[in-house]
Amino acid sequence: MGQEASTDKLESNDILRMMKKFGKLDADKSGALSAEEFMSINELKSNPLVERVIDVFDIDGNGEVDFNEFITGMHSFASRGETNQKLKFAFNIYDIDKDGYITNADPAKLQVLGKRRGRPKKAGKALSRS
Ligand SMILES: [Ca+2]
Ligand SMILES: [Ca+2]
Repeated sequence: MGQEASTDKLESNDILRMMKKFGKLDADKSGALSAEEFMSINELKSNPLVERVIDVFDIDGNGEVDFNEFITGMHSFASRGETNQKLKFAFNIYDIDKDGYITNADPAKLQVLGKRRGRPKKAGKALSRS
């Protein structure tokens, strides 16, 4: 009986499920999800913070979410039991300027983001090293 102890790593059928989901979302089969494709996720459709979610998923900041980023993001989004990770994810959503703090300015920016659909194209994220 080789039942593997569940770790916090993704299991292969999780990955398979994600691949299916990713394939469905990637309407133009480009191998990455554009903001538009990303917004077709049911759970996110009605979420005013969807653009922030994309931002957090989009680790390399190229404006699209590739499969690796998708897996990583979904994992923290849906991770079971890992409250810390969930909190961190939620925190990242609100920490718009990524300084590690949720400042007074951030909620104001959020409102602007919420109202505006389709943000202007990012001209390459500023490289901030910490
Ligand atoms: Ca695509
Ligand atoms: Ca990306």
